[in-house]
This record gives sequence, C-alpha cells and structure tokens, in this order.
Amino acid sequence: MPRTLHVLNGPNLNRLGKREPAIYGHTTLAQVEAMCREAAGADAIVFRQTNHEGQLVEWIHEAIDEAADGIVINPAGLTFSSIPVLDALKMFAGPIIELHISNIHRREAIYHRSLVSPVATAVIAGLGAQGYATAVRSLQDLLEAA
Ligand code: DHK
Repeated sequence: MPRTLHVLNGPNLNRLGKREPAIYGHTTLAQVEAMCREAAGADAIVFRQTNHEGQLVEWIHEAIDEAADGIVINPAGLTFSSIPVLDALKMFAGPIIELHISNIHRREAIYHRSLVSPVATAVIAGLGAQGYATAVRSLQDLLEAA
C-alpha cells in the first residue's frame, strides 16, 4: 500500500540555490522536491514551503487530519523559536524527521537549541540538500520496521 509522506519547509527555503550557497549549497527547492519524489519511489510526497509560521502549523494539521504516514520537516528559523510548530507536531502520531541542510550545531549559538528535536523521531543535519532524500528513505525504513 503506497504511503503518503509530507515534506514541510519553513522560512527562506524558497530561496535555496541563491541563499548563502556556502552554507546551503546551490540546489534549488524545486530540485530538492524532485530529489524527494525520486527517493520516495511508489510513495506519495506532499511537498510544501512557507515563510509563515501559521501556514506551517496548518499544514501540520493537514498531515494529521489526512493521516499522513510520516513528516519530514525543515522548520528553518522557526526551529528555534516556534512553540506553535512544536505544539502542532506533538499532535502527529507518525514518525517525524527534523531535517537541516546545514549542521546547526557547528553554526552560531542561536542555531544550537531546536524546539522541535524533543518531538522528532530523528534529526538529520549537515548532509546538505541530499539530506532530504536521506530523510525520506529513513521515514520509509521506520515505517517498514513499525
Ligand atoms: C535552514 C534555515 O533557514 C536556518 O534558519 C536554520 C536550516 C538551518 C538548514 O540548515 O536547513 O538554522
């Protein structure tokens, strides 16, 4: 039975490819989406990006209400500030992989304390854009093992 995986992205990720390429690389968000769909194989991908906290919260609600099988989320800057995103993720019963393109623990201190990690099944940080494909495949592995 094909699964549905939601890949949700927060602020400024729409500018991947031209945003601080020394940190985030040259891969665009569209290319990231294609990488996720390729990695997913027969499973369906819902791929979204927003610069607005409330929209990200509502998309998490949709993943809950639509009984998504898993979530990959890069909350971007909201990782470190958003109680609403954390509270929404607490309501999701499936596996959650928190994904960061950069290794947030090697960056400025403001990026070191994720509010999301306590509710994430796993955290991937520092693999670059390829981390998204790794996160999708890891979700599939977690779901297979469940
Ligand atoms: C993306 C962002 O936009 C930053 O705010 C995070 C994360 C890091 C990333 O590496 O994907 O700190």
